[in-house]
Amino acid sequence: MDLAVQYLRRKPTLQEIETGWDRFEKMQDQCGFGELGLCCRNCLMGPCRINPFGESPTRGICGITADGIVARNLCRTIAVGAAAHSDHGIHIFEVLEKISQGVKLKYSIKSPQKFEQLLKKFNLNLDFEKGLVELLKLAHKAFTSLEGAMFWLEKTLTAKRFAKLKELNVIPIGVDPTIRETLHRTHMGTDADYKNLLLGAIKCSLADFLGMDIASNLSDVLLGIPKLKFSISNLGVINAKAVNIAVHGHNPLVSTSILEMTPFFHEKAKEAGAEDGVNIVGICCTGTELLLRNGIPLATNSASQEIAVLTGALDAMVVDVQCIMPSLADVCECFHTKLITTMSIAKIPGAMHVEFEPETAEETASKIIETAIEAYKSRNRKLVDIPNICQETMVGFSPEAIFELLLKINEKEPLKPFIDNVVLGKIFGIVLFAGCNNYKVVQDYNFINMAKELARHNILLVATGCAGGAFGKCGFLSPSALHICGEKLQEVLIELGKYTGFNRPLPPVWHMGSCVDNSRVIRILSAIAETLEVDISDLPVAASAPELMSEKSIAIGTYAVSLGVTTHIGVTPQVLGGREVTEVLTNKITEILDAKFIIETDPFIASQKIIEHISNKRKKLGI
Ligand code: BF8
Ligand code: SF4
Repeated sequence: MDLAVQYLRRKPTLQEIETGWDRFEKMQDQCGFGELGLCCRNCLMGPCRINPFGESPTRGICGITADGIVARNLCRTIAVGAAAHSDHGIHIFEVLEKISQGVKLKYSIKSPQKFEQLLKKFNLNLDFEKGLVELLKLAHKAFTSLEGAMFWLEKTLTAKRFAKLKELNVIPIGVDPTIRETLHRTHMGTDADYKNLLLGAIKCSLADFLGMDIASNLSDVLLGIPKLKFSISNLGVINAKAVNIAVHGHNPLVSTSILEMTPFFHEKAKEAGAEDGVNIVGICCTGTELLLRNGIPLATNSASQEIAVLTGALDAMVVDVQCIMPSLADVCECFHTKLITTMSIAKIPGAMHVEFEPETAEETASKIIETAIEAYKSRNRKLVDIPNICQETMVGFSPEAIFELLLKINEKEPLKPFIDNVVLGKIFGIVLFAGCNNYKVVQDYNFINMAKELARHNILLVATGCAGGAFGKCGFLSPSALHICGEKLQEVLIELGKYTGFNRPLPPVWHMGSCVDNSRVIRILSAIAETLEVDISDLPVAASAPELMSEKSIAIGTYAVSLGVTTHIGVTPQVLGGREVTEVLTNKITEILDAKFIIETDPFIASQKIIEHISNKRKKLGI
């Protein structure tokens, strides 16, 4: 769907360079057993595969059923997603811990506002130093114990949802112990009851939520709360006259230090011939972190990460963790682009490794920028071809930025004007778009078509992660895209826009952050539900990951449902081989969670189903 990507992919001189789309074609047909989730290699008697048509073999060698295998695989997927998010959280935690211990670092607390907000939330009536120590103790307890997890979740979720989860006995026993327990229960010959495994999946997804809520909050304390601002998105943000460094991955620590060191290197870049100095652009969630906090332009989202290199004008691609395609090394090899890995747990053959440590962040960042300037000197100008495509992008819709805006309208009850518009049907509902790109879907096709369908029905859209990237690239994060909304929603966005100081309407899609920031959306929904004295599941809201790919996105989708948000997924998940499991996830789960999964690959039908779901919720609320 992205013209910039299409242009470079189809360019005759670049045809020899293999990308994800080529490898996807070579991979066809993909294994049917795997597609259905019916293979198991959890022990060395396997791999075992269950016949999907009900014929023999109907059980693994150990005797486990198809539903058991599918549920067990789902648990493992969620555990990996939760581990990825919580490890990210730990990286931020450790920096704050060092600050609290007085270790000299280049990082400092950028948002005293967020820090105080958290102290208040957790009833910590302490000065700065003691407050920081105690806040970190709470985070640590949530990572490691049931008591800590209970405390953090009870303060974060609606009372009704918390009680429901407690009754179901799915409150995580701490983030890390829950991941451990989940992996344990999926060991050969342990949990074989698919219902019990699914409860385990729910519990582990809540550990994911907890880890990510800690990560997102602590990142805000350390790096600042995103505020409303304008930037630009798509490959046109790469500047032929600058040394271009793309930052890619998820951990904002590395990229933020590069950004902070950049001003010291503009002169050096100019001396090397780059008249515009050093230009930082973002890819995927690391890009999103810098986009929302610092207004750094976003080059592209996940499926087209290799395509950014094809512009011939990236001098360095700096990566940290998650969603980084190992193939980048081969693509960079075709150009002068330096691929630089920075984390000890994420190395790529063919890449240069510059290890990141918080204590030496400045030196590391300097070394990386110098490497990029050196690489620039050998840039082949004949190979430079940057599609002149980029879109205005309004971002920074953190809960704080939204509340700040609403406070200007109603100082006493900030949520009231928003809720009134929902009641009046001017905002028919809210849909969160999350998740990735996936080569099984034409890139961004589901995002764009669903957004158009839903916005037309006056549904307010919020986005995170690569969904936000998709909407940035196609212009839906710009106030100029107001026309995709129904008239009533247009009115609301024009009215709200009057209070931003930008003298522009708000865009149809509100970009709320990277994937760990999905917890921001839950915080807002919880606040609305508490105000109305209902649960999140009573609200006219839904989530959609129409092009999901990663294990993290499965974990997020599962916690969204666990927290009462009915969630659409647009790529067939690897569970359909378990008929009972599928029936539970798409239907019966409603009995216990009052929310379910909608599996639908057609974006138009999916939109209809979401609209129907929202209409039903409105009817139940009597609005
Ligand atoms: O955490 S949306 S492809 S970049 S997993 Fe990855 Fe998916 Fe993008 Fe960010 Ni989220
Ligand atoms: Fe096969 Fe059971 Fe071993 Fe899985 S755990 S590989 S189903 S024997």
